[in-house]
Amino acid sequence: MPMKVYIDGQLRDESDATISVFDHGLLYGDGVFEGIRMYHNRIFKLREHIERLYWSAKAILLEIPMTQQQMMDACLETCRANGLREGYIRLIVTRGKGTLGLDPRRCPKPSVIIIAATIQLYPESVYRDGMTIATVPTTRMLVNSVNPAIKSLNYLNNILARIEANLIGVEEAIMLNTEGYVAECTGDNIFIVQKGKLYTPPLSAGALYGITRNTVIDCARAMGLEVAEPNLTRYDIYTADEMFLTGTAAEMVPVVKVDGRLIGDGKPGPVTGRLLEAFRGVTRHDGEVIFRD
Ligand code: PXG
Repeated sequence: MPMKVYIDGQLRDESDATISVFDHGLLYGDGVFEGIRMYHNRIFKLREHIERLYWSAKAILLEIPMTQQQMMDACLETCRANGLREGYIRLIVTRGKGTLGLDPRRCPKPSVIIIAATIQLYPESVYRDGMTIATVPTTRMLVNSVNPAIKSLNYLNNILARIEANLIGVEEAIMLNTEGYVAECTGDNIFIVQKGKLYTPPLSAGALYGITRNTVIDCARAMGLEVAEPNLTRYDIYTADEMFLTGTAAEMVPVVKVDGRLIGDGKPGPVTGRLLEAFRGVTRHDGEVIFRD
């Protein structure tokens, strides 16, 4: 059965799921997106992802031609049309078709695209043994240029950092902001554990308002752990007891080596392990049900 892709209210076969070459999402990266997971017949944190999508759109003055409820229903409909209970949703809203010229006023109608598919996960060994990452030269964009809180179709800043990680043979890149504080990784938020307390950079350091980040903070507080959001430096990372990354694709990935230095004892830590268990518990019960059978 060919995959069905939602485009502007219609479910189309994958081979027919096309948009215009004059779409400003393609021409200028003018648009916003979301990456959402399905777990156990539910769309995880759907409401939160849709809310963030609408905030991203509002921040770039892009008016999405559907209500948030209609967008949630369209996500459920796309999962159902593809018979998916587990997997990944990529939701894209572009400025739409316009003229060659970057003025968004030339784009009368935004394009809404929903792809529901399976997901390529990190290998289990990464969760067991931990990941090796490094800080890279490309700095995170200024909050006053394209704010990293906007999940926009402009991901070149992250892609450049990712290329730098690839060039030195590590799996993720830590991006610092122009002041030298830790911002985030290319597609994940960053946490460290020090003396049983959790620290993650503030959003003002140039991080995305991560939904996995929020979920992990909630899990930590429910377990009685303290969580703080101070500015963090590489020193804080190098001297941490534990480190992990959070993201929709990664869930929670332990980090055991940064810039060639071992974090803690070089093994995934106990607090990370307990939090991952709690996080996976939340994925079993949270979210909108796909099939009511
Ligand atoms: N920072 C950035 C820059 C991201 O793009 C996160 C942090 C984590 O946020 P969430 O809400 O997912 O916990 C992201 C999320 C992909 C892909 O296909 C990217 C993300 C999520 C899912 C898939 O590259 N980025």
